[in-house]
Amino acid sequence: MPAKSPVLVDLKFDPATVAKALEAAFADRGSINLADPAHKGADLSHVDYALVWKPDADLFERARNLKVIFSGGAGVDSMMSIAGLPDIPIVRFVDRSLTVRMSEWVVMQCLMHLRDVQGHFRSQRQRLWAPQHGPEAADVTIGVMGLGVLGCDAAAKLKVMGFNVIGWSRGKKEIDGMETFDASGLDAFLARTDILVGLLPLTPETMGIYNTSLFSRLHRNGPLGKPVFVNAGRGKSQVQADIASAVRTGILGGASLDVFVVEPLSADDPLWDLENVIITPHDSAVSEEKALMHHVEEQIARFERGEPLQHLVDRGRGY
Ligand code: NDP
Ligand code: OXD
Repeated sequence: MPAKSPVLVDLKFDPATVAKALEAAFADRGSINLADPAHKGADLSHVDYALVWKPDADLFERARNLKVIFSGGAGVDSMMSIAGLPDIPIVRFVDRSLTVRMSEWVVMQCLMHLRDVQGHFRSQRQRLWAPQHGPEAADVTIGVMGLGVLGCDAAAKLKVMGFNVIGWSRGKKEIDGMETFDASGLDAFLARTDILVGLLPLTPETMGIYNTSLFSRLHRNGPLGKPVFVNAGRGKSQVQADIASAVRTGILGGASLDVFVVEPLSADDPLWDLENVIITPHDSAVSEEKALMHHVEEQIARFERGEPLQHLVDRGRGY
């Protein structure tokens, strides 16, 4: 039997954690971890599979006989823009733990805005006893943009908390107990939305979609007073200057942002100082390395048994 192809690994994650996870992964075929200087300049033409996150620009020239590419994350935008990306299947990372963590983050952010946690923190620092009597979740409509793996799970969990949840996606989705809108229903969707949750992939169509014009079409004078924007999709889908000015001018009452146009967010960015803007450093749902390797092992096994790969990227749509 011919030797099995090793898995090429080019993950710009924490190198020690990746190395540790690789010790227990791909036992039957081995791996080539490009973070290991021993592989600098190595011949990669014999490799069938690559597991990548923000891969080197010349990776696909070096590994020119790949059969499948595995993304180290759910989003694939960083790889789609690489010139010379081969026309072979690309598999996204879809994983229970990643999905659950994202929903935790989304629910937490929505509850923080519902219960004005920032306001309570301010009162606490001033030793002020200032009870608030805000709306309950059922009074608030959350509009989820992107009803994929992450958007659907987050929506379901927001509903468990009692929020009224509506959703928007490219194609119309039928989801039990939830009103949904397709791309053509954007205005109607926005007009109902008190808290907008962004879980869209970054594509040419979604670049800069969260801007002043969109924020101005959200539901005004709702139970929170002003609408709130929550984004964990991709930073380049948001116009950051528009978020800052929308919060300053009251078009938005607040925002929670996990992703940014340039990461890390620069220390002098005005968003850091804005009241009611919550910033997290793109850690709402990190890929867990062991789960990632396990997912790649499963997909390679399917591929080699002649079964269809799962979670494939649609190259035309870009996600
Ligand atoms: P999916 O591919 O499962 O879902 C994407 C959703 O977005 C689909 O509902 C799709 O519509 C919709 N969509 C895409 N383009 C458009 C468009 N132009 N107009 C309207 N709807 C559109 O992705 P996931 O749910 O798995 O992940 C979403 C994104 O979350 C990732 O691409 C990534 O960028 C981000 N992410 C961020 C993380 C973080 O730590 N901050 C962690 C993981 C992911 P349709 O259903 O009709 O195809
Ligand atoms: C992802 C991410 O896409 O972590 O998985 O951003």
